[in-house]
Amino acid sequence: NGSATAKAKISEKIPAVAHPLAEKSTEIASNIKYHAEYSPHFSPFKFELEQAYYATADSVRDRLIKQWNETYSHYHKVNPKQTYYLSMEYLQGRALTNAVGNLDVQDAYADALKQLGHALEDIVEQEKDAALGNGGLGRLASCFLDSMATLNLPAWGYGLRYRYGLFKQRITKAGQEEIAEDWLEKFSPWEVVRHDVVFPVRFFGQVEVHPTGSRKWVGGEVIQAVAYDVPIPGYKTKNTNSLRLWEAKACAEDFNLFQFNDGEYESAALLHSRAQQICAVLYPGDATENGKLLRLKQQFFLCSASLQDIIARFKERKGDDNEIMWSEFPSKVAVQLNDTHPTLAIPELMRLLMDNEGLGWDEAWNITTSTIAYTNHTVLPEALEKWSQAVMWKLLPRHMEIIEEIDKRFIAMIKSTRPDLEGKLPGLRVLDNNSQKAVVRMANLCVVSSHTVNGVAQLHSDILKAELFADYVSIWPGKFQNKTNGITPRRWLRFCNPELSHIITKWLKTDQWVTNLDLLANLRQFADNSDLQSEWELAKLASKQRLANYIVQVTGVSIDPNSLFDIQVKRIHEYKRQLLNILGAVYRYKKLKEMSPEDRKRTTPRTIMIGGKAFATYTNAKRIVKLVNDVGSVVNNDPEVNSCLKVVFVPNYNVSVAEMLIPGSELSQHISTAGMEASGTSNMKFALNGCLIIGTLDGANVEIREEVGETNFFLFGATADEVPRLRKERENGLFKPDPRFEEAKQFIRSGAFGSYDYNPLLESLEGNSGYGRGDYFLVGCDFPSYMDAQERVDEAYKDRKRWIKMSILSTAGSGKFSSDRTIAQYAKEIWNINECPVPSV
Ligand code: B1N
Repeated sequence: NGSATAKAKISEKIPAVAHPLAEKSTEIASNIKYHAEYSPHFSPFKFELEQAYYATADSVRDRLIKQWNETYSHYHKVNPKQTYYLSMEYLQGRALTNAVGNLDVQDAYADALKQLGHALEDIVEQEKDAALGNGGLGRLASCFLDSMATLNLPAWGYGLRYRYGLFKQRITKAGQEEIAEDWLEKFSPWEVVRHDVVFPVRFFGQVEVHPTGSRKWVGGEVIQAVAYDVPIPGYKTKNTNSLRLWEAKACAEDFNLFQFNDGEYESAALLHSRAQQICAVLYPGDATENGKLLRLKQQFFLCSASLQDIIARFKERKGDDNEIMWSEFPSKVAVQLNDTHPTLAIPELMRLLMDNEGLGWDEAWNITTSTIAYTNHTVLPEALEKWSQAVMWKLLPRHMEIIEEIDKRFIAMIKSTRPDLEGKLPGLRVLDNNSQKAVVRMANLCVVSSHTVNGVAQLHSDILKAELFADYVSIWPGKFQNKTNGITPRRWLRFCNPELSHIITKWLKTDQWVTNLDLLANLRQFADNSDLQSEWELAKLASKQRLANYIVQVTGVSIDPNSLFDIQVKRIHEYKRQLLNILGAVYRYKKLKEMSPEDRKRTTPRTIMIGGKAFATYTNAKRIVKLVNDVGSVVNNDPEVNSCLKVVFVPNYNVSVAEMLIPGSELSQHISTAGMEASGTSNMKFALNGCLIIGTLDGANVEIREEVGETNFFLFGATADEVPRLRKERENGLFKPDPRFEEAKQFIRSGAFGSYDYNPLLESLEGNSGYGRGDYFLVGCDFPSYMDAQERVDEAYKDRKRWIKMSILSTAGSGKFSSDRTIAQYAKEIWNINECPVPSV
C-alpha cells in the first residue's frame, strides 16, 4: 500500500493539545494525536493504521471512562436493586464502531481521522474480535449487555478474561484447522484492570468442623481473582455499565524462592502456572460437554469471585444505621445464570452466607433462592451438564456437603408434600447415584434452587414445561417462564447496515426505531411503494457488492452480486443440518449439469455460502466442513454451471464476519430438526436486515414467521411433535427415501467431489437405529419438502418486485426481536429492577 507511508505521519498542522471531551473534529484530531504521542504502547510519531487505531480507541475510551465513573457513583448513591448476569461466555466482537456510534460521535471521529490521513472504516478493521464465546449463547450475553445499558438498567455482566478466545479457523486441503486466537497479543484498549478488586478463590482442601457445629473450608490452594472491567456504553445515554472479567493470579508468597534458588524452577512457580491455566482458554464446546477438571475450576472461579464482589458491594451500600440486613439482599441483588455453566453460584452463595456471615440454613436458603434465576438454552441431552460427585468432593468439598443437603431436603419435601411423585424422585433429584458414575445434575440443582426458570423461545419454553421439567412444573407451576431471545438493533442493523438504516430513517421520518424497534412495523404501509422498493434494492446491492469483495479477498472465489445470495452461518452441528443444505446444493448442481444450456439460462442463479466452526474433536462436523469445501472446489471451477451456481465456504465465521455477511444476504437457512434449536438468534439478525428465511418450525423461527407473515417465510419440514413418530417409523423400517435424496448421496459417493471417504458421513443418514446413526436428525425425511421449498424460493426470486416487498415486510416484522424487548421483560418479570438513568447535569 503505497499511500501508507504518506499517511504514516501525523498531520503537523494539528497540535497535540488534548481536550478529552472535545466535540469538534479538529479537537478530536488533536486528542487522537496526543494519544499517539504520549501513550507508551508504540514508538512516538509513527501513525500507520495500527497506531492510529490504538490512539483512536484511547481517545474514545477517555469519553467512556467519564460516563462510566458517573454511572458507578450514581448507582452507588441511589442504591437500586441491581442485576448481575453470570456467563462463561461473551462474544463481544469489535468495540470501536459500537462505542463511537453509541456515544453519537461517529461523524466527528470520521472527520478527525480524515484530517489525520486515515479513514474510520479502515481504522475499525484493525481491531481484533473479542471472541470469549462459542456461538449464540455468548453473543446473546453481549446483546443483553448492550440493551441493559441502553435501557439505563443497573445491570452488569460477570465473566472470565480468557487469554485465548475461540480458535481461529483455517481451511486447508484437509478441512478445518484450529489456530489459537491471541486477541490480547498487543493489548485491549477497552479493558481497565482494577488492582484494588482482588478476591481469593480456593480449590481442593477440606472442611473443618468447629465445636459450635459451624463448618469452614480450609487448606487446598488459593488463587487470586483480579478484576478487568470493560465499559458497556448504552446508545445515546450516559449510562455506561460494566462487564467485569476475572483473571487468575497467584500471590507473590506462592513463589518458592528456596526451590528456585535450588534450581527447581518449575516447581518453584507451580501455583503460578496453575493459576495461569485457569483463564488460558475458552472451553471450545458448543452444546457438548466433556468433563474436564479445568472447566469445573473455571466455572467455580467465575462464581466465587463474582459472589464475593457482589456481597462486598452489598455490604458497602448498607444503610445509614450501619447494620447489614441480610434479609434485604434479594431486594438489592438479582443473579441470572446463563445456562448451567455458573450453577456453582448456588452452593457458593449458601457457603458465603452460612460459613462467612454466620447465617443459618433456612435464612441462607431463602436468600439464595430469591436471588438466583436460571435460563436454560438447550434440550440436547449431551449438553445437560453433569459433574462427577467424586471430582466435586475433591475440588469443592464444602460445596458438595451443601449440594447433598439441598438434595436431602428436596427429597424430604417431596415425601411430605407430594407423595404421588415419590416414584419419580430418582429422576428429579439433584444427585444421580443410580448410574455407574455418581453425578450432580446441574440443571436439576438450578431448577430446585432458583425462583424462576426460563427458556429462550416460546416453543423451547413449551418443550421444557412439557418434557424436560414437566414434573417440576407440577411442583412449582409459577416458576417457569418464556423469554424469547433478541438481538441488539444497534450492532445488527444501525451500525452494520448504514445504507438500509438511512432508508428506514428517511421513510419513518425518525430514527427512534433504533431504540424502539416496534416502529419498524410502520414500514408495512410503504411495502408496495416503488420508490422505497428501488432504494431498498440499491441498498441491498451495495451490501452484496461489499460482501462479494470480501469473499473474493478471503477465498479467491468471485461471486456475482446479481445472483441470489443464500447464506447459512452458525456453529457446525448435525442438528443444525448443514448437511441438508449441501445435499440440496449437490442435487442442484447435478440437475444443472444435466440441463440444456437454454434451460440453464432460465434458472435462478444462486450463490450458496456456508460458514461456521466445528468443535475440534467433532468428527462428523469436520467432515461437513470438508464436504462443503470440496463441493465448492468442483462447482466453482465448472464452466458449464459457473454462471448459475457457486458454493462458498466462508472461513473463520465470527462476529465481524457476520456484520459483513448479514446485510448482504437475501435468503438464509435456519433448518434444524424441529424441537432441537432452542431459539437461534442469527435468524433474527437476517430477518431484521431484510433477508428471507427458509426454515423449519423450530426455536424462534416459529415466532419470526408469525411476525413477518407466513407468505414471507419459506417453511418446510416436520414439526416438533411429529419428530418422535418419524424416528420410530425409521427404526421400524417404514421410511421410504425420496429419489432426489438418494441421487444426491450417490453423486457424492461416485467421487464427483474428490476421493475423500464420505461414506461415514453419508451412513449417518442411513440405517435405522441409534443416536447419530439411522438419520437421527431426519435429513432424509425433510429432504423432499426442503427441495420443494427451494423451488418456491427460485420462483419467488424471479419476480424482483415481489421479492423486495417480501424483504421490506421481513424487516418490518422484526421489531419483536430487539433484545431491548427481551431485557425489559427480564427486568420486569424476573429481576424486578427499575431503570436508573444517570442525570445529565
Ligand atoms: O443458545 C442460544 C440459542 O439461540 C441457541 O438455539 C442455542 O443452541 C444456544 C454448552 C451451549 N444452547 N446451549 C449452548 C453453549 C456452550 C456450551 O459449552 C452449551 N448454546 C446454546 C441463545 O439462547
